Amino acid sequence: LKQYRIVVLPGDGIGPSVVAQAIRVLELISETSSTTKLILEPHDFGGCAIDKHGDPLPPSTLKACQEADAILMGSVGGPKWGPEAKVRPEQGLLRIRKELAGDCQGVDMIVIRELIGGLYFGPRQEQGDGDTAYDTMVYSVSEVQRITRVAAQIALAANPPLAIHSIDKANVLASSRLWRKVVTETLKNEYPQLTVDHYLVDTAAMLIVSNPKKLNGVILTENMFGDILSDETSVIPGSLGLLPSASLAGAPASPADPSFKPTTGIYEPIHGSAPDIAGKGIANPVGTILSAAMLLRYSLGLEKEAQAVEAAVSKSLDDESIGGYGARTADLGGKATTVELGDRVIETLKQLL
Ligand code: NAD
Ligand code: IPM
Ligand code: K
Repeated sequence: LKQYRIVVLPGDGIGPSVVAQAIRVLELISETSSTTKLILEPHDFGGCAIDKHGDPLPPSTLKACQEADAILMGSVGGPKWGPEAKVRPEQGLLRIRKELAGDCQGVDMIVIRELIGGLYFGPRQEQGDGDTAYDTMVYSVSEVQRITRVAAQIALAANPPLAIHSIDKANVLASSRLWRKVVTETLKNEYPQLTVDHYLVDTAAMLIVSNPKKLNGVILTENMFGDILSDETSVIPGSLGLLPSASLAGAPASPADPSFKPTTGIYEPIHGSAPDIAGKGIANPVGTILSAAMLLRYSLGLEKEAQAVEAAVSKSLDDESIGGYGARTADLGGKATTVELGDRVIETLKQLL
């Protein structure tokens, strides 16, 4: 018999009444299953916890949540506790999300994607009357060396240097076997201080969603794998709208190697034109703002300013003065518009510069 502990946080307003119905469902499943037993444990959370304990997320509730297999939550908040009050239920909500972010906490990765080779640029053709078509994945030694050096410079710019994880499909593809050999040799000969390991792309795709910390550092990969994996990484912070990118013309400047000059580059968010939300004023501008921070860092060498922009973004996203949820756009469950989030970042940045 497998037992699961489920912490139940009914909360305020309609919370307890809707949660009660979900509890009935879980109890029925527990009673009917011959293999699974669910132990439901109610705890105080939100406005009712402020009334009883003076804290929307009392330590006992947090501890129970951390030890639970899952948490079922109703809703928190209400006119009795805000919006002017100093202690508000919504603060508990932000805190519990942060505390339980689990594997997302401490994930820190940068994807180095080869951008002008591989399947995107190899010979391709539609043949005959359209019953076959092919694309070709071609890589040369010099192309792999070039992108490996970019990854190495970025890894070296951090203190301590970042680990490099090279991603390929060397168990099947000839171009991947060349990739693996050249990455290994280039790093060994030119950057012996860096560590590298190799993952097959299917394994890497699985790790990004199951244990992303394992790939902390620099992910180095070819064009198409990089296209897919970089979008996949956006599920970790929660939205495609959050992530920045840089298409660099060369290896960026590194404090560890002053002989490298800043490189030119194209800076853009990783997302596309989002036709489904275009014109509504609700697109998340963070990916683009953070791209501007990368521009300051990699092309202009303005590291301090880049860090200030990044800090302003992260402070703005957590700023509770906007409805208790931070200045977040709809993709992150917030109510802020594109411009409101931009305004908040500017205000915060002014104080940091
Ligand atoms: P997309 O990235 O445009 O959108 C995917 C999903 O993410 C949509 O639901 C969208 O609403 C959401 N989303 C994207 N950016 C967001 C933001 N800033 N804030 C909130 N939500 C956001 O991908 P798609 O729909 O597959 O492609 C649409 C078009 O964009 C296609 O023509 C594609 O070729 C193009 N595209 C361009 C680039 C680029 O310019 N580099 C990159 C990817 C896609
Ligand atoms: C990206 C996009 C592009 C790519 C498309 C729009 C050609 O997905 O910027 O990552 O695949 O490179
Ligand atoms: K883009």
